[in-house]
Amino acid sequence: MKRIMTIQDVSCVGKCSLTVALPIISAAGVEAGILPTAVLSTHTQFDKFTFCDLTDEIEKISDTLYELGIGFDAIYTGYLGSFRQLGLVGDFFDRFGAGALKVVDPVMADNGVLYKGFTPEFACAMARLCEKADLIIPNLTEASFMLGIPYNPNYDEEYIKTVLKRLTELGCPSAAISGVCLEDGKIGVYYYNAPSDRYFYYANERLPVQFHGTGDIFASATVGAIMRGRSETEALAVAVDFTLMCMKKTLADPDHRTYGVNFEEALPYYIELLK
Ligand code: PXL
Repeated sequence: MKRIMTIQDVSCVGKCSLTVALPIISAAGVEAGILPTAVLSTHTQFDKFTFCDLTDEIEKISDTLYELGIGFDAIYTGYLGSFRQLGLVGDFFDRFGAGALKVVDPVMADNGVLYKGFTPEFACAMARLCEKADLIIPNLTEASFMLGIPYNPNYDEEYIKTVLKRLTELGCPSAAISGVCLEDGKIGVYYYNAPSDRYFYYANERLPVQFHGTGDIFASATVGAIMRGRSETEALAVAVDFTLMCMKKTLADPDHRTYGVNFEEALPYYIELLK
């Protein structure tokens, strides 16, 4: 069984980061090691939340796992809350990264705006972590902040391809932009692999709603599928279909939460996609 390490926060309630990555990657049939970077009562989109920083634990955990000779088939990072954490995660990549797929989801923004607590300088530092990754999965807002270019919601296909190429110039061979809408009624992913100079696009139905946490679901489903032997492009297509199913399950539930999607009810579909 493959083993991955995912590095992001625990938001006790809110269906994001580790509370999403752990069940999805486990459902893929992949062992999910977790390195929690912080414990929050909820994610930061709620009106109030607690935040317990665990940065001081990262190095200790890393040292101990290393001394035990534990290795990983993939390292996947999500929401990271400070410059120091970015540095420590870079060190973790250096230490455990040889032979592991390194995936960075540079969680920090959406719809043209940075999440609470993030700055353009942080986006530049996140771009430097992307240098060490094999695959990065930003949305267009995150990509724009990392490249220091204005967010352009009126993009066309050529624009997305240019942004993707510039993302790989950060130093990672592959980049995917999630949440890309190029056709009426469709939303999906656009991907570029620099060494082969190949692009890939896959989209499915676009529902007239937006939910928090879908980016984390998308990235987790991608990592799980790659670990189950899918190519990067096949895995991204699985993640598009699974994310859509999560949103459909949410809409079908009259009691659905406002803060996250019903990924739990879509897990059997994800498992089916991976058969
Ligand atoms: O879903 C991304 C995410 C993860 N973790 C925390 C967040 C957010 C988005 O706001 O606040 C703590």
